Amino acid sequence: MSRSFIAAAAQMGPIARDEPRASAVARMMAMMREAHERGATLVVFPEMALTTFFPRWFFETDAELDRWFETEMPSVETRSLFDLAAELGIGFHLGYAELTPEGTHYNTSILVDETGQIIGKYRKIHLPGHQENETWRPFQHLEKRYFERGDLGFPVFDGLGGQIGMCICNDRRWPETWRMLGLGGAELVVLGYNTPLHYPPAPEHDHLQYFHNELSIQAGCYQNGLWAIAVAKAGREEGCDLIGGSMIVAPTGEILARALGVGDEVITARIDLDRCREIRRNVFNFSQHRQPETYDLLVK
Ligand code: CDT
Repeated sequence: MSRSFIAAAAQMGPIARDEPRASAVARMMAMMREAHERGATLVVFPEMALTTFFPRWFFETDAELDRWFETEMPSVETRSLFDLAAELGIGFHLGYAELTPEGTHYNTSILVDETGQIIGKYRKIHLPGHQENETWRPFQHLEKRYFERGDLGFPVFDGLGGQIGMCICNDRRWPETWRMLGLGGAELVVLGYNTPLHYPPAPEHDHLQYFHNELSIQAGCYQNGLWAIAVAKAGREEGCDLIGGSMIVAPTGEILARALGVGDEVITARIDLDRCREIRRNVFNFSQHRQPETYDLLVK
């Protein structure tokens, strides 16, 4: 594949609690077709794109919890998305809740190439929220209770024309995520997010949610000389407002495309992976300018 290609972010509007996976997959297939018609060879879907954002509820039993998880991928419900990707010759990124054969729960994303083969997997490392049911909150954020920390590190995959890394939602706020991916050689980072507009522990920051999203992603791109495609699940989902603002960001930190609304929406931009060099050979030439022997606190 070419190193210069059109990529798409397929933002999703809310997924209802009782909405079947087949419905979410049908919405994604419609957006995959639109992305393809607009010339895209890669389409990025959000974090946990198959179901509603279930960590907003406290579940007492394993059975109540496990119904939100996928035990295989592709699954019966997602097979048609993989088949369509292969038919159209378009790669994609998909986030979902993973339950392994050993019984471990992860917040996971995969990268699928233009033939419909899974070429990469990432499991979320920075799990936000809390462990216990905190009834004072208007909604829960129980990722720390429901998921194990990812065990795959921050891998970078060779495929779809370049070196591609993934991170998931809260990971994007951490400079360590971007630097690990940048040091690993990533030229493009793809990520999904479910970010409530209201942050119960510090509501004075609610009006900054879009700003902090852009600040984190634009800084990550610029400081590591890489591209990012960041994609929301957005809108009012079961009474909880999630931010939109999906975007495609260049290694200069510039936003090239940005979603306007909070519903299903496809945005596209041309990505030239060779443009990473503008930054990586100059101001952020790691081998020339980094001073790792002075960064010891970072790994203590
Ligand atoms: N999904 C996810 O990681 N969301 C968090 C919400 C804020 S922390 C409760 C985020 O960082 O956007």
